[in-house]
Amino acid sequence: LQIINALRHALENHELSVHYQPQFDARDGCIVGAEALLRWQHPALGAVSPAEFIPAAEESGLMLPIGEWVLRQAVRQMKAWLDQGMQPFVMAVNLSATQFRHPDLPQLVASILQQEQLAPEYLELELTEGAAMHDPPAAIAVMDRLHERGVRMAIDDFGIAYSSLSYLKKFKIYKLKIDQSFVHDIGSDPEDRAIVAAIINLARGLGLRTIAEGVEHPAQLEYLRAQGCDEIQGFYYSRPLTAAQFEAFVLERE
Ligand code: G
Ligand code: G
Ligand code: MN
Ligand code: NA
Repeated sequence: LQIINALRHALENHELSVHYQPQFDARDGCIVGAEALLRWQHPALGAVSPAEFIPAAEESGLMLPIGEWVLRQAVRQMKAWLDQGMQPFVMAVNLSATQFRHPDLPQLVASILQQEQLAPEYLELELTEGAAMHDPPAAIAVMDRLHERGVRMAIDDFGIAYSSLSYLKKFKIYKLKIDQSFVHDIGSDPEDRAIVAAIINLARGLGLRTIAEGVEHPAQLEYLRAQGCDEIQGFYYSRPLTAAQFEAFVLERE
């Protein structure tokens, strides 16, 4: 309850910010995306992880305004970067289960893109497997509406929920994000290696792209590359960065 009361004031008190973690082409190391990650710095509680406060936000009804704020912030940042002449890439934004379930979501996404003047191909929405599988027929309908508007969808944390594989071909998705838990021990655990290889092959067969998250070590990167994983995200390349740090990071690599 304390956290909900504090969260209620977080937006108006400017305690929330968005960090950006770059995503890389597995083959040439070019930046192909950025994931927007919400950060909350409370004056007394300090930094509170979204893993902690998002469940509270969902229960209290605060997730919709906060989620809308993140989406607008990320879209506005992407537009500013393109206007500055930064190399084009895709901005990935996490959607919570309540945001995804809200009937106005496709219209909200479309109006934010229009107001901020960002073309839809620069936006990707990440939805966890669990949220997508909660009500698959409803998920299919929402994905269809987002797809019609030219927005891409990725399934986040893929492999840890009840992945009913038959739905993968009905979902209008573009990418699977291989959950970090499989990537972590990829260098040593033969079962994790097998799972990761199977996900990459499954995605290839379905015409979907793959991104591995939580990549920290060269051995993980090598295995993912050898298996044909398309994209890499993780501390090996970069932690989540403030917008200013992200700009410096891009300049340094050019
Ligand atoms: O960035 P970090 O590792 O602290 O994120 C922890 C969790 O919070 C991750 O599961 C991440 O997907 C989630 N998360 C971060 N930012 C957002 C956001 O803007 N919206 C939603 N729904 N989840 C987010
Ligand atoms: O669930 P989701 O993919 O949205 O979560 C992304 C979270 O994973 C971010 O909060 C980010 O801080 C974290 N993350 C990103 N790269 C790494 C990594 O290489 N190692 C670890 N342990 N966490 C990471
Ligand atoms: Mn994510
Ligand atoms: Na994830």
